[in-house]
Amino acid sequence: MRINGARAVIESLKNEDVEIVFGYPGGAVLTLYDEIYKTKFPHILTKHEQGAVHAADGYARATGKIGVCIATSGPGATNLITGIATANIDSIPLVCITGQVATPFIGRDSFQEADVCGITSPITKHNYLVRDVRELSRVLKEAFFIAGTGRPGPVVIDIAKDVFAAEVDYEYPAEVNLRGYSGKYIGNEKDLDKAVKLLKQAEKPLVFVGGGVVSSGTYISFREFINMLGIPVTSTLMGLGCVEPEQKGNLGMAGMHGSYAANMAIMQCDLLIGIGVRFDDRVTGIMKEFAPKAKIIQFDIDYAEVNKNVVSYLSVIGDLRWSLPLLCKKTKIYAEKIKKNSAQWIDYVIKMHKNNPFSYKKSDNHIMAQEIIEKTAELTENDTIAVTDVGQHQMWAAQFFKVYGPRHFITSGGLGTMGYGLPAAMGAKIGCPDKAVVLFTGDGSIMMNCQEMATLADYDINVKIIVIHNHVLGMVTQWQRMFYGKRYSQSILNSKADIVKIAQAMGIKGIRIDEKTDLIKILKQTLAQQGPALIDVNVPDTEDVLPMVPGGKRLDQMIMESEAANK
Ligand SMILES: Cc1ncc(C[n+]2csc(CCOP(=O)(O)OP(=O)(O)O)c2C)c(N)n1
Repeated sequence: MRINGARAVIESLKNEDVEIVFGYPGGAVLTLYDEIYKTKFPHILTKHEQGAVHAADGYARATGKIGVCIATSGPGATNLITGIATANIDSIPLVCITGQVATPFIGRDSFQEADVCGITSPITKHNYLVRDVRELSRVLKEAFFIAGTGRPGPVVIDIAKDVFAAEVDYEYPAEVNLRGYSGKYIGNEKDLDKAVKLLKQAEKPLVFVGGGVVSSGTYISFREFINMLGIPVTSTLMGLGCVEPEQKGNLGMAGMHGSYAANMAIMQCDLLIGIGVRFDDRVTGIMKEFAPKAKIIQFDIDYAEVNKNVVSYLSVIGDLRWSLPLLCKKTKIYAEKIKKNSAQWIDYVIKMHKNNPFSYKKSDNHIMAQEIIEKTAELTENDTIAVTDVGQHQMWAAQFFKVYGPRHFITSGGLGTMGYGLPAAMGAKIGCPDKAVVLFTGDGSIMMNCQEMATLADYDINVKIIVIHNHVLGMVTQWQRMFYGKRYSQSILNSKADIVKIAQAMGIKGIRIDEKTDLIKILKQTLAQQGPALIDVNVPDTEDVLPMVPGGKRLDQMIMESEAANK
């Protein structure tokens, strides 16, 4: 088939079963957009390229498929950077197609030229600059393969403008042939046997689950393992949903704003089994004192994770799709013994968690942020996807929203990107039209990509936005209150911007809640309505997210009582 490069891109997307792309046109990608027009390829026009990449990311996290976005050269491509970095640090599979200036103009500071490969190389799994149309189909095939296999991640394909226009005999490769990358990681069974042996000996075992279990789709094996042994389990922010909320021994999230029992259990356990976790600084507290009594076993697909942050006693490197079922099989015969050895410990941590749940001080007059999240969880089905922005509301959502399954809690974990939530929620809803999608955001975060409310309206994308409006950059004020002598430098918003009116002006329903008595009624009504809507809820400005492990402290040095209460 003799076609131009732009059409070759579209045909390749079809070959990869891509259902939809998110993007924004411009000079370097005009030929591609012409083919999108001619082929009627499903496309969502966001209001900003950052919206497009976060939407592709939200789509990928919610569906498990590869998210695709398109941007033009120069400023279009650089507007993707925050989203690419967000996806990269959380191992989210994306293919980002950017236009580049025409090959004769590359390297000449041409109009709208930016060195996209140079800029994105530290924040992608791989990237390509395509200067020859004959490479296009191979590159696309490889890009999808690399993004979606092994440890997933974003891949950038930067395509010169003349490549889109050049003609080629198109054929899509049936296979990829990459030296040094097979995408398959079957590990060493002997390591697994050693892990089983350690488990058999342990008296205080603890499982620590992360986003790797979500992205590998192994939560069923994971749950089987937990159920079989009754081992207590704690999760990272990215691992929420891998364990059912009601699971006995589920201690919830660990780390800086993790539960008391999760953090204490990490400090006291004698065996810590990390599965698909990076042990980043938000979960470890001071690293050298993380799990000081434990032998750490690390299950991960990526060898680069071993001993990166904490030193592990044993690592089981390989795809969790290989290791977790095998772990279940091999531990089954010892299940009773393992349970018996750790019976006292299990009772102890369960009691500890029961006595120290996530909690907050209720108020007769004020609506509390945590209460909004709790009530929303009660009023929504278990299948609802919760998306968050970044800040206090994000941590409260992690603590108080009951997440019943993987891919049901979508948040920027590693990069902590404010402005992520709204476009990601949009992508999640497009990927999962049958599921309800609720966004929890702050009055700071929502303004960072608020333009995407207009996209929700234009395409009638049914996302419910709940703005937890505390009139401050809450997480910043919390740090300033605790560690900077209450000097609230540049963190008091009290903005004159009317978020409800912004929503209405952009074409979606908006309503404000000031009175406590209105909360349930309006939440219920809004959640039941069809179409996108925003609720702006007024909450106090001095609430702290607790517990909190201050930077440089051990996990058992959590602050439990509100500093604000002492003011
Ligand atoms: C793009 C970006 N800029 C700055 C920050 C630093 N930061 C983290 S939380 C936060 C405050 C968030 O405020 P808001 O969205 O109102 O949420 P709240 O903490 O009040 O719930 C800031 C500024 C960030 N995470 N991302």
